[in-house]
Amino acid sequence: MAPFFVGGNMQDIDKLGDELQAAVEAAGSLDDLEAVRVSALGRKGEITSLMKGLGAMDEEARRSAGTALNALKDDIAAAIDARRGTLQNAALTEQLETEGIDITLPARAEARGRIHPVTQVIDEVVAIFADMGFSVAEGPDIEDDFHNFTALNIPPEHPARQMHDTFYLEAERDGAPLVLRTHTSPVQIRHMQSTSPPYRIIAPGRTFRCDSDMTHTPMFHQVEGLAIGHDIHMGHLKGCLEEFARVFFEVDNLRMRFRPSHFPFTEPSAEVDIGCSREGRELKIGEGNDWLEILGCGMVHPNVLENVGLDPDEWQGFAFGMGIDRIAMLKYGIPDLRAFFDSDLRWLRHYGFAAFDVPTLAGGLAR
Ligand code: 2NL
Repeated sequence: MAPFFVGGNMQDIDKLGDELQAAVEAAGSLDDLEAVRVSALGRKGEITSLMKGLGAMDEEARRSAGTALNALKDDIAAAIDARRGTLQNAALTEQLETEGIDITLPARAEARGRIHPVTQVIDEVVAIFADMGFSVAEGPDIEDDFHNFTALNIPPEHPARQMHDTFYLEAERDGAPLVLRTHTSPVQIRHMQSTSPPYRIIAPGRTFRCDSDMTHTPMFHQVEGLAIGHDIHMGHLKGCLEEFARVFFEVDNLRMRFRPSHFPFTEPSAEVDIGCSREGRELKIGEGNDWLEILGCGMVHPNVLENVGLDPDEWQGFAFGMGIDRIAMLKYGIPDLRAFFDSDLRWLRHYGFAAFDVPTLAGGLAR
């Protein structure tokens, strides 16, 4: 307790008031200010202690001292509030100046991973054919002899079946050999076996052949397409593939030619070339007088339809097949096929695509 006050001394109250006001003004931080508040107004603070002494005074002294102490307490409390406001403003100003936020920065850092050119091209091809009403079908990488060869009218002695072209597994299913699918045609065979016509599907995916050199990898990618109805003809096939090539290669009047060819699973069959120029080592699609083969196609062979239980007198349509890796190299100017599957991050950073740039016809296939 503050003994100097007992007996009443208004000058002491004024003096204490001056000291506390000075201490409040001198407080340089919110912590300092809180210490001043506790020393004046806390349970054991100076003003509090003086107030506790009021009870021991005679009535007149208590009235005048009480009034003065209450006024002092209010003044100091107000001064502390004012100082707190000043300090808080200063702290906020300092924070705003030192913790600036650049609102032009992206909310999330751009993903560091890249989309592989093969994935990008598959997404582009799917977007183009989806726009023409095709849906995507999938199937197993490991196939049996029937779905990969027999159903496709590929005879037992056909060279494609030979050991040195096809990866045969040691395992068998129902006594028949299993293979890594050599094309995605078995996906379409399974689709025709398990659903009813009409069909309009594409089957993109991995395929495998026992082949490895400058231009072949043992695993590669293919997309096949199939359209079956009552009166689907070669005109539809031409229009469909022309639309595809023009949108994919982004050339409006891309020249295209259909050369007669042969596949066991189509009759008639054709290979499709697009117009290009070759000057020196540079290839330009859509220019010049040269030709570049991009796919094979034809009208589905009646034997194939019969093999999946369809009546060829009632159902007909076209199919096509195309190598994804090669058209990715052509479109994006990638020189070496073998680098595709090296998983070299430097290569991926260079040739890969941003994850958020999803190819759509409305938004653009690739940026
Ligand atoms: C090519 C040629 C082709 C097909 C694939 C096919 C599928 C069924 C029935 C008939 Cl289920 N045909 N697929 C047809 C013609 C050509 O691929 O050069 N591929 C890279």
